[in-house]
Amino acid sequence: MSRYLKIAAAQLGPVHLADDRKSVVKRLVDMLREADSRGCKLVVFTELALTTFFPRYWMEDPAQIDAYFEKEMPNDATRPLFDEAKQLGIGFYLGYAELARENGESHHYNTSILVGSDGNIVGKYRKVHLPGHDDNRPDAAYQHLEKKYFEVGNLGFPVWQMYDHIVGMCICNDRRWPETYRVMGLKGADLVMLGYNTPNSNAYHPEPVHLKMFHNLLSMQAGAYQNGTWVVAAAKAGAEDGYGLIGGSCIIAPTGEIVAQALTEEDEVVSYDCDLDLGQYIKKTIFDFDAHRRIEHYGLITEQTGVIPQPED
Ligand code: CDT
Repeated sequence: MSRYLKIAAAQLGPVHLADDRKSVVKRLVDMLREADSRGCKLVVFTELALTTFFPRYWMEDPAQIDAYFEKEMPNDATRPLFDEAKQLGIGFYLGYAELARENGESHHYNTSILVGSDGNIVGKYRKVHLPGHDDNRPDAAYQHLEKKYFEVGNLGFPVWQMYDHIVGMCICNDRRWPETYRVMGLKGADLVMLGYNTPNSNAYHPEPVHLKMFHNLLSMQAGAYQNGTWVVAAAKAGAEDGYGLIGGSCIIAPTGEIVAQALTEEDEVVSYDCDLDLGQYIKKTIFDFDAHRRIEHYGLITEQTGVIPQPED
């Protein structure tokens, strides 16, 4: 059986420090309308979509840091996006910095939400794999301070039923880790949505520039194929106040093939009519988990974090 859902990845061009949320949300609404005009029912926006990628900057003043976070969702700035989505009857994924109150305490997360076509929040994910560092490295070309500004997500990798399909979310660096896709794959994911902000140069070790895009696509294509799932990935692209981001938003089929990809480093909608049943044959053959996985040999994956050399005698 084939079950089609037209999905868009809404790439966001640069968001500069001087850009306010209102202007960014207007750009997101414009892309939502463009996706709707193509018949899309689901739009994936990027990670930390409402601001510049602020973890590149060292900040110490808690008020200055919290200014990048949303205390509630929707809020005054984002309500136009929710209203437009409801009006059009289109769902969306949105990444943002979340300032949550839990057990009377404030917590900071790098978060994405899934909003249904009725404008209501269906689910929430909080980024698990936080890259970078938490110490000040003023001599670096740029910093990557996610470990300073965010706590590790505490929601695991949930999936939800949406449009009769099983869908999941992750955020940026999560896409490089096979465990991310496998946990959702084990929950039957037909679709994994993600947003990313990936610098186009490496601040900490020299690496040929072309590897930035190669590793981006390699990780997502492998994750899609090895779990028989669609991956829809929306990037931030272009130079934010001079700091370049790779872009390359794309839609990847469960075969691992890229079926649509952004051409620019600007706001750009890429879309594809996805047969969300396409992964079924992969799930029932080469990656039939029930028939072929050998969990008795995988214990180290959850027992051990780092490498401990264990050569046989
Ligand atoms: N936002 C994010 O997670 N970016 C990382 C950059 C890693 S370089 C420290 C990524 O995996 O693309």
